[in-house]
Amino acid sequence: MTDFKDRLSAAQKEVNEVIEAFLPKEEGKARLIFEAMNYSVRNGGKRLRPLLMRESFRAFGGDKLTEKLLTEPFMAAIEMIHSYSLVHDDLPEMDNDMYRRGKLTTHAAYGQDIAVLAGDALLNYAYETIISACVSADTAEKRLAAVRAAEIISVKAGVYGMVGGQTVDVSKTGQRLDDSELEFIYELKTGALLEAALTVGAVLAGATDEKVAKIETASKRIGMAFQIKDDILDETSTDEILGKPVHSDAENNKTTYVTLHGIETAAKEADRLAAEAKMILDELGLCGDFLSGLFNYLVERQH
Ligand code: GRG
Repeated sequence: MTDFKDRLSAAQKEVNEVIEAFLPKEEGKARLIFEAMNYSVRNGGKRLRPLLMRESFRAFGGDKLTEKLLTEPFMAAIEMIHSYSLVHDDLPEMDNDMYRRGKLTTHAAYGQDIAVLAGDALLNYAYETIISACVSADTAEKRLAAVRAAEIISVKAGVYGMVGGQTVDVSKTGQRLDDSELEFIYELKTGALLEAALTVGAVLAGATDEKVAKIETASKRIGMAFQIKDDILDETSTDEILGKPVHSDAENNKTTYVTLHGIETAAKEADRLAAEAKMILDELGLCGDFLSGLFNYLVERQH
């Protein structure tokens, strides 16, 4: 376990360096927007999506040059997309949260107008980063893989993915949902970006369609387990450990897996889904891999 923790923090440090290299310079007349963008990204997140992307890429045998040219910009881009979603989710019009990761949220630090723009800017900058990577691919085969990866990320982040899930979530707040509605929201709002991370890693590494489909299924299971764990932490953790107010689901009158089934059943379901996801990794021959350790971490994490 200590070995895994050390490896995880070393990997998170490396991922932070990758992300940092793609952040915009804070300069010029519009300097404020760059500051707000960077503030939103540089705030101690766990970097799970870029990390999962990199480890999937490596597990599927991706080479060092492609990692540098393609995977790294995609890693930075997915974290920009994740950060934009959090900036917008924290706005008064959505969850109205003042703290995230133990720091003021972007709207609390910069005002709502700049927070809306910072979210927009991060989303757009993510695609600027991805398109530059596609253009700079050094072979036609890699360019094709990069374009396929760009398609995956754009679909999973958009109306058929995260934005679609968030729309149903926001519009149903205050109503009691059933399991299938909740599953729809979790699969899109939370799962889609994790799926994008793992499948993009596989596609950029040149994995076969069959393997890409398998890792996509594994990501669906682990994405669901991750969100159920999030529900459990909202109920059982503290503001200090989580870096944001706990019990926000209850305060926002949200149906969660925990409100529907209770903590014990939720914990069992998260473990069951994680076990299924790891079985798929096993079928792919990736069971002893760091990736499998990351899957455990997603359901065992304390924040
Ligand atoms: C605004 C389009 C739009 C979408 C927002 C991400 C999201 C959708 C809402 C945030 C609320 C929430 C609980 C989402 C579920 C996904 C989730 C658990 C996000 C937090 O991800 P972590 O734990 O965060 O990876 P860090 O802080 O580590 O980056």
